[in-house]
Amino acid sequence: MSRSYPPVSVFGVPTDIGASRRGVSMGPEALRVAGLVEAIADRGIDVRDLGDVHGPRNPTSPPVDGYRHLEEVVAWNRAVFEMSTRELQAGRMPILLGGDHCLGIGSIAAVAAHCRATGKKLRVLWLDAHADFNTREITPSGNIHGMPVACLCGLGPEPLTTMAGHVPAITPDQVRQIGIRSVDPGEKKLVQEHGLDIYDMRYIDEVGMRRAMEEALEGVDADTHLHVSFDVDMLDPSIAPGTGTRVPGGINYREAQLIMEMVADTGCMGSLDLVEVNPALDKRNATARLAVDLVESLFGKSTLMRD
Ligand code: 6HN
Ligand code: MN
Ligand code: MN
Ligand code: MN
Repeated sequence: MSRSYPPVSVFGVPTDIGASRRGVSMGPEALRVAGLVEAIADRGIDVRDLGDVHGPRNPTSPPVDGYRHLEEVVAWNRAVFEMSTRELQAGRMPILLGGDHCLGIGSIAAVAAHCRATGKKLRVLWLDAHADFNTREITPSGNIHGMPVACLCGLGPEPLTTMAGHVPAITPDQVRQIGIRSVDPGEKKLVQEHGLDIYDMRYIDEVGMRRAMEEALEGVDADTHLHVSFDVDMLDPSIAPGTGTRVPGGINYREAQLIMEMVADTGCMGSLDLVEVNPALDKRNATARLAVDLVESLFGKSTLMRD
């Protein structure tokens, strides 16, 4: 099986502005040190590292009206939106190195706007332990990294819901969530009301990852832009300790490889977020190294040499 990939643009977003635990601001460098760019280049892909985008410092202040650091979150996401838009328009695949998961707002808003302009269908694969569907009324923390999917679906503060230029940026039927095992009580009600397609750990245990992924990728075709938003806390903490909101009972190594290999088989991945790597909590960069290993599989490196 030989596949061709569009040229790739990697950029770092060194902030922990959407979380309450500090440290994911060091994620981009950890991923680079783990060899991310070289690993992609070794797949024969044209890859550029554009360096980091910039934004405000983390003031580590408490939530105001249900949101922590809203102004700063908006500034960082605007920078992400601009960078992602520019690379998409140049025909390149943006890879965002986070940073926390609030950055998915800017990144996916850019992809949604791009798909609207080019007439492509959009599918978002949300790989996470969490549904990230909180709002200011129901959030237990005020942390905006628990809210990006809701914001993209039109529930949230105006500067974050309008970023794509159309509201909502995406609809719940465009999203598939894999690996979910921690949903807050109010959030649970909201995801049910909005009909989010969630492949939680129980479902994966019962039917297996192969079937879960076949269902999540159903309908993805040559006209589809597949955006992969990979929060490393999807992985079991025993293999990925370097992240701030660890939840036991996560995706194991083989399941994670299968996810990535099945995404690679579609040939449709058009953009990627790699978020929530926290070097301050990691063991010798193991989580960043695992993320790089999985990215190789996303780009078609199969353990059984099918590539
Ligand atoms: N993430 N549901 C929790 C909250 O505070 O809203 C945790 C969110 C974690 C978000 O890991 O991207
Ligand atoms: Mn394009
Ligand atoms: Mn997340
Ligand atoms: Mn998470």
